[in-house]
Amino acid sequence: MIPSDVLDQLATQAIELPSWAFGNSGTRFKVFSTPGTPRTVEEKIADAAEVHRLTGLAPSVALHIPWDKVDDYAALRSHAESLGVRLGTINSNTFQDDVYKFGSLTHVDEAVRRKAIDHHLECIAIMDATGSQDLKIWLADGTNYPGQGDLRGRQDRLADSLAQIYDRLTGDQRLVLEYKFFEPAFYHTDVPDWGTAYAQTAALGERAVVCLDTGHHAPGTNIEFIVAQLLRLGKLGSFDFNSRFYADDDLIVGAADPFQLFRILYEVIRGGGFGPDSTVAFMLDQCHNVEDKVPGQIRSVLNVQEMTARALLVDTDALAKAQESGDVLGANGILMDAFYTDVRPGLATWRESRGLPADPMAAYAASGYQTRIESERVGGTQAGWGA
Ligand code: LRH
Ligand code: MN
Ligand code: MN
Repeated sequence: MIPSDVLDQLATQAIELPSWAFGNSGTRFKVFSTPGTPRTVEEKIADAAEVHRLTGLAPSVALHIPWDKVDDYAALRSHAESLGVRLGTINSNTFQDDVYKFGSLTHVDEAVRRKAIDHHLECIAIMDATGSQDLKIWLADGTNYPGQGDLRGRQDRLADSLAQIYDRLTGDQRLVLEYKFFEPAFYHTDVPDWGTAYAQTAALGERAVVCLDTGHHAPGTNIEFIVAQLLRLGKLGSFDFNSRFYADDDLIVGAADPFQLFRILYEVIRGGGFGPDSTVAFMLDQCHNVEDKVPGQIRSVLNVQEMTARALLVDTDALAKAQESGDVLGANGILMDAFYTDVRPGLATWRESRGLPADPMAAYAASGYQTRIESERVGGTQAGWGA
């Protein structure tokens, strides 16, 4: 039995889906094409809406520009709304043009830096049309060899570029800066860690915050500590959830290390990052290289929901008492009791009581959606990385 106050809190959960999770993706060795893959952004949104219809968990879709570029964003917004979802975060992309080989917002050539800044201003114009709140910036900027670039100068130019972008935000729009410790650059990355993202966003102002992508840290990093620290500082803006065994694997969230997901979500809740008053946006950032994409996303949002439920089950009063009295094993036991609780039967019953399928994975398999998209979506170019 899951207590009703936990279920009430779970009812407020919303997890944004990335449009690119529905497109083909792969590794540098091979991109496998999957039957039924969307050919257009409209079809990606339809797939995201299917995930929401079956789970009630995913009311918005993030776009990546220019992958999801269209002529009429107001029409795209209406298309999404007619399917029961919203357009969410706009992700910029300065990592696929030849001109950005040596950097974008950090580039030493003023013409290239201008082009990169202008791309972000175009993204803000798109946000105005889509009603999106967040501009998410992840940069591939960095160098491969010591001496290749001036680390300090690049940091200064980054600060100036971000300030020009930040100045164009209006209303409650936010600039969300995502860090990543390596790749595609292998010697240094210009926004490698939460400290750099914090320093750059703190210099901009209140509406600049940090995105924590769970796959963007060195192995062994204590990610929940970073969560606690960014929440303390009021700078945790959003999550890109995924899981990894080695590097930025972008696998299904909770697949590689469910316990880490639990620990992260426990700190999110502890720090006020969950619930209707929180400004922390939950998003997935995943690629389904070998599995079907719609059920891959269904599994992902369910994993986040299940682990949130377990984190909400922690007996926080008992935990505080155990911590204060120096009861090491007692405190650890209280946390582990919540982690080991199987919430799946309770969530299935609760879903049914809300008019949702008890088992969204089974409901998808029985729905005929996969067969339909596989037969309908033939011809054309399948959307995906670089498309
Ligand atoms: C970079 C990243 C970033 C991009 C996405 C496609 O590794 O996590 O969020 O926008 O992948
Ligand atoms: Mn990401
Ligand atoms: Mn990534």
